[in-house]
Amino acid sequence: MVSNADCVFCKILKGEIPSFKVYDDDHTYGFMDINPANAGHVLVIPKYHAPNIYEIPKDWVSDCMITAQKIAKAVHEVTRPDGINILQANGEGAAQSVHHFHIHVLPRSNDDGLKMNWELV
Ligand code: DGP
Repeated sequence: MVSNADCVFCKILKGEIPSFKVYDDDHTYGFMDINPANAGHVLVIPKYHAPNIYEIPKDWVSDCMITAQKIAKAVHEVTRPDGINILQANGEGAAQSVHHFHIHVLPRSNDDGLKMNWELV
């Protein structure tokens, strides 16, 4: 695994910080977000430290998106949310707070009050 000693998600991968695991394979790891925007908010990370989408090799992006799809399909089947957002932030202006590439799998309900509809105002 390509790792960064100062990265909180690398520490989760190494078991140095506890996490609630929902998925694990050779290349990716899925776990519950510590600060969920909504019930069932999951993060998918690669077992490779790259800070953002600009610097991560493409195969790792594929692996993470395939895992995000598996999790989204499972959530859709089991909990039947009104929708699911797949989100991925890069840089301060996009509100990225952890600089280890990650994908949010965010179940939505029609009345959850979250503002993520990309409408211009
Ligand atoms: P972003 O803002 O896109 O960089 O999302 C980072 C997410 O990571 C944020 O929703 C909170 C979550 N997070 C930060 N530290 C931890 C942690 O130690 N454990 C878990 N489970 N999630 C964390």
